[in-house]
Amino acid sequence: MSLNEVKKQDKAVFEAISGEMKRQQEGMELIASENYVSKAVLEALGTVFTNKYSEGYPGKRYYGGQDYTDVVEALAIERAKKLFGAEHVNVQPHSGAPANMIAYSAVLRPGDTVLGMDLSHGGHLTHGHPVTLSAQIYNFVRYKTDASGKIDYDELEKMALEHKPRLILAGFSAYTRQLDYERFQQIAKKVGAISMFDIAHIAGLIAGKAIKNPVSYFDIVTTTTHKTLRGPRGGMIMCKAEFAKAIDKATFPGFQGGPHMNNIAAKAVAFGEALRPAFKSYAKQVIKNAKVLEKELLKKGYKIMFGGTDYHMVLVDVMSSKGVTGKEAEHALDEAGITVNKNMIPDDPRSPMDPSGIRVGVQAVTSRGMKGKEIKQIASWIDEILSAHGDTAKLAKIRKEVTRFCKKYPIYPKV
Ligand code: DSN
Repeated sequence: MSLNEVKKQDKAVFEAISGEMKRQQEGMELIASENYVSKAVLEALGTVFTNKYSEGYPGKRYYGGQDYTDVVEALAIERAKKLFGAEHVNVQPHSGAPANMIAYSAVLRPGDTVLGMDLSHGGHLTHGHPVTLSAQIYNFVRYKTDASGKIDYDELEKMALEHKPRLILAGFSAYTRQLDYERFQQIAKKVGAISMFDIAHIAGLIAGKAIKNPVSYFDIVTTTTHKTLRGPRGGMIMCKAEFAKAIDKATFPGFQGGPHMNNIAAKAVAFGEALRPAFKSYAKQVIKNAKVLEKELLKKGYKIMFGGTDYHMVLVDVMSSKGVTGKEAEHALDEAGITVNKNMIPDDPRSPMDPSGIRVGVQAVTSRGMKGKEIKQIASWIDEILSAHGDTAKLAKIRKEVTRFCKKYPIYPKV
């Protein structure tokens, strides 16, 4: 991408962008929620659409001059509908947390009860963690996984009957097993609750048809567009037609002002890419790679939470496997050029800032073209690094190897 103008007028920002470019190119990105967008998506993000205010929806805007904003928003909606088989789509949420807040506000009143997954069991902050605004407004009750790492649906049903939630929320940011969509639907129906699924992490796997599509089973489905879906940073809400008006009103004017039209143009481009056959191969390869990582780490004696993965990531208990904390593991890996995040494990006895686990995702390295052989190498490095943590010289040596390796997999080959 050309940065000529930034370079000319703002050296400090130019250097930060260049540094980040180098970091992404030379490092091994294994954070489960990140990815590399295409050059076409990057280009769309950097366009004049950023100059435009477009409150409202295609054909019903508050300001004039909407000839082209309407085109890109309609394209994004149409492509998302095709990708996910959704009855209604709103592409305006700025990201995942606002998308969830909008969805809650569309169907809940303050004080209503929501059944959501516990954060340490793989859920997400915005699914009712006490530190969030949504938890101050609504009454969240949290369900957990059982000892085998699966959701105990009988227990979930019992909780639903006891707490009579207005909303039952599925979705996660570290849980790794396929959900029983039918069972969620049955439980919601039985207690008269609305069902919602936050598919942020697995949207690309669904779009690429590598896992079963949940959209027809849930009343509302929220997502981000930048994880496995490989689009620009952003959010999106899909819903059954009966919730369309409420979702649109809750988005604008309820929660947000003007949509970010450059971002929506980039979403349209990314959805167009996800509709192509190559994206199906990508999504399948992501899961294959995650299974290789799971197998290799298991061979090396690591404890993988939830009994394994069906998606793009594994949650590893590094404390019981290696005697290092999540924070120490994250730090040692970082020093060696491999980026992951520390993560709580179910009922973690440690604190969120220094938990027992790390979360490792392969969707970004799969975008760079890495497959089984490369994933085995990554697993070996992870093990070497965690065994050598504190040994600065060894970590520096591995960092050189990682950098050399990553240079063979350019993130933007023709830049
Ligand atoms: N921060 C994202 C994640 O890592 O899962 C979602 O909030």
